[in-house]
Amino acid sequence: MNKLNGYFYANTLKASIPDNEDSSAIITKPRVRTVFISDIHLGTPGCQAQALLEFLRAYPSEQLYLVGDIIDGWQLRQGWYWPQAHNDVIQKLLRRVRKGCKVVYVPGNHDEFARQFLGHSFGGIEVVEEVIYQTVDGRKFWIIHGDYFDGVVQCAKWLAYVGDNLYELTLKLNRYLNSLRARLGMPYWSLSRYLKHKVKTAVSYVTSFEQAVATEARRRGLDGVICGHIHHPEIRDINGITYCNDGDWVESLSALIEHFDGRIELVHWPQCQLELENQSSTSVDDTLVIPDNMPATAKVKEKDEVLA
Ligand SMILES: [Mn+2]
Repeated sequence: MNKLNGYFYANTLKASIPDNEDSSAIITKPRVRTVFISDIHLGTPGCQAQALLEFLRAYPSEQLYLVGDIIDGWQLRQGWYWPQAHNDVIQKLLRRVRKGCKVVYVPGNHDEFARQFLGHSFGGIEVVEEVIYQTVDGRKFWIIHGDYFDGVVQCAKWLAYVGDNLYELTLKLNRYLNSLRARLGMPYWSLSRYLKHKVKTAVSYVTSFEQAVATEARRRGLDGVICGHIHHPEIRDINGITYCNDGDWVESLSALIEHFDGRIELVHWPQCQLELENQSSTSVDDTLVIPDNMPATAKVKEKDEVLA
């Protein structure tokens, strides 16, 4: 039900907000309190910038946390790659600040160049190494990218570079596969994600990463942790600590949101978008009978009841 609620907000928005928000007089009302995204990897061909733009459009928020690996400095150094869609993401983030959204940037390992600017702000985007975040219901979460827990990254940087290149290769395969799937009318499917799940060592790596991060959050006396880095979206309880990973915009296309009642939810954009599209194609008649002067909340409620 909660999930459906989220879809509805997005659905209502999709119908009412034109793509070019700057030329529009409509004020984008936040639909959720906070959005957490990480591992966008702007500057790499694997980055799904278009999908991210669509997600951001569907989820205006009061606050936005960028939890690291936003721009991929490592890959950019090896070869410049910067299409228009990647510019659009930056523009969209800056526009969000101008509209009054609080945007906080916690750099990761791929954008470690930003770590020299801790305490400063870019166009209103605050750069911090880590931060404690309090939900509306008073829970305290530690926000970090997560790479400090990665033994490989910490101990031998050259090893991480090798791993990175192998990873890029898998992503390349994934792109070819998905453009083929798209032509056949099949939904997005992540090869690299599938492989990672299949490889036992990767799974045990994920588990030990999650445990290490949760243990540190507990040591600091916090209720939970919000991180990224391992491209493995998750919300789960680890010995009383709420471990949240917002995933990435290369493979899983996922984000975390905090609703106005303090609930934290994981959004898988491809599924969410698919349901949005299905709903808009089946609920055309419902939309037509709702009068224009009805408040937006009433519209949502009415649609909500239709679904329930
Ligand atoms: Mn990372």
